[in-house]
Amino acid sequence: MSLNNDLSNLFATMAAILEIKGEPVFKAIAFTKVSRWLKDSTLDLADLVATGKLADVEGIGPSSRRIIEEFIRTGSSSDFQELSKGVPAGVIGMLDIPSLGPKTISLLWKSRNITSVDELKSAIEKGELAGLKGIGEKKIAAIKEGIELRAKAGGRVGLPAALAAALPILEELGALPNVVEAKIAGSLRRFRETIGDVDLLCAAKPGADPQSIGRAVAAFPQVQKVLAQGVTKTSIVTFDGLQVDLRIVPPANFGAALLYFTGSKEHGVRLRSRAIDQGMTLNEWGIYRTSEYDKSAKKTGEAPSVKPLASRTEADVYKVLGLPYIEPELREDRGEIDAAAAGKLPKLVELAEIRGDLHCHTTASDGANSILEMAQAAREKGYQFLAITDHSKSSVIANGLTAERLLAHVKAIHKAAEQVKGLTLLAGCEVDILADGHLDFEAEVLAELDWVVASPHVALRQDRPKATDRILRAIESRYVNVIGHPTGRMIDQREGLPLDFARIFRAAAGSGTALEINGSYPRFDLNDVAARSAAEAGVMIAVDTDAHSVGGLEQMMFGVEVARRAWLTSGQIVNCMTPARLTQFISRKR
Ligand code: DGT
Ligand code: CA
Ligand code: CA
Ligand code: ZN
Repeated sequence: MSLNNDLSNLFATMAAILEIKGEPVFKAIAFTKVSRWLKDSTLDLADLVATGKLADVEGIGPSSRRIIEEFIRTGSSSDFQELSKGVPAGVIGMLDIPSLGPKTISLLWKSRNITSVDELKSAIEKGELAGLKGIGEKKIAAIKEGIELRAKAGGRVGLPAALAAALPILEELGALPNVVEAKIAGSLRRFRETIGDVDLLCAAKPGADPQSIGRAVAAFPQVQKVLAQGVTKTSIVTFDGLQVDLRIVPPANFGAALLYFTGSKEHGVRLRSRAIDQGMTLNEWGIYRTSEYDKSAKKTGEAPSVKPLASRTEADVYKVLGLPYIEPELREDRGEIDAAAAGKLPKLVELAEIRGDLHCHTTASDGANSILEMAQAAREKGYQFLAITDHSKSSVIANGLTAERLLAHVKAIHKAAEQVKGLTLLAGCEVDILADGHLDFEAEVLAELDWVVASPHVALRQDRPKATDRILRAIESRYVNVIGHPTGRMIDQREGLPLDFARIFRAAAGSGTALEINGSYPRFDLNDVAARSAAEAGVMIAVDTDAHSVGGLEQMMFGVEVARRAWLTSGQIVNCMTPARLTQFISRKR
């Protein structure tokens, strides 16, 4: 997996270097194709090379094959070294900036001698890019934002990638003979949208040497580098560049340690001060009566000699503090401890309560599967409804549908609906909200649809009044059931529209228009904080995947996690309605 990724990146970079150097474009296109194939392929490359079958893969020519074989053998590529000769490393480094492509980089390098991100930053600050042909004010602003976002991202990894990397390691850890129990902790257990490092916790079999566990983990196949190895703590870096911290504790202290290392730090601080107020001491070993705890001499790294009031499970510890169990997704110091103390924690929505997906694409626009394939996959997931929502005409690069094609598509959806029993298949569309708030289709066309997602896709750098009016206008349409990815933000890539949420929430709640939590990373839009305020203002939330393939429907788990971090219950989510209730929801607005 990570080999495919590394090679995919290598080919993408080589394509970009060709473009930066101004070589004929067909060469770059060939490398880009190979890069995409490598990224999407689930084939075992090393195996393909070993068995000589790589030659059978269409689109991988002899020179690409040679590059792949050399990379697998040596971990590097002489073609890459040859190609990048004469191109300063800093120029290639500029490719990391979102919104900065090879053509612009080439221009900056050749006409202004800019050879690094730092030089680019200072050139923008000094206004030196003014008058450069092909780089207008808007483009400069976008580059500036890209540089800032890059700096802010600071090596954090997206939730889905971090989870995919952590789960196999967790499984191997749990299977070690000396491990009684193993769990993910830290921000990954709280399902934050980006992850700094992965924290794992395990309980060692009583009597077993904890260090033997750390040594075994350091030898896992995913490990690129061992950063630290102590008695109860091991830190490694995986081949994907992700840091993993492992702590090893006795089973009796597992709950207290899990509570401590799950965080957030701020949640922990609040809990400890609550403990102090009640004459207790809370740490990673357990919760203790302070008068007893202070008397016991404690060596660092060892369990205190005095018996804790609780330590085995997290729930035990919360109970001693007079609190019910608090779900990890809520542990962000956003009022959860007061709510828990008052018995007012929400019953968070669960994946099993989701009855359908209301935003997905098919081959009619830019999806990979047919209507029938998507519907059958939804049925197999146990869903009761699915809305097919392909793009509208203005989304040209996404092969958006003209009104004529859309109406034919609606017929095809209704026909497919007859073939999938037990699933309500809604004929929908993801209609572009144009820059001025007009929708991409006339009312007569929208009236033919069962479900309408209206989304902003372009002009995402508008100011607050313009952006807010634009979304408000879309909400006004009686045919619009949900605003898809309302801000258009992309985590670490694009800030999105600066909306006046208070006004939008009032209009959405009043009109019976849902707002989306788009569960496709890096969207996660609305985010947890905004979705929570929306629901508090009475807005119904749609949790959707925006799937572009059958596999994309699985992203629902991430949408649900954003919803849980937003404190949402099933009653606030459109996707948890029965099909009959959903029909009411739609007809009420019309
Ligand atoms: P991340 O890795 O930046 O995505 O965020 P976390 O929350 O995973 O933070 P991390 O990995 O530094 O530490 C994991 C947990 O360990 C954290 O959520 C709470 C606990 N922890 C770490 N350092 C401290 C600290 O200095 N004080 C307290 N109270 N807790 C800490
Ligand atoms: Ca962490
Ligand atoms: Ca950590
Ligand atoms: Zn969209």
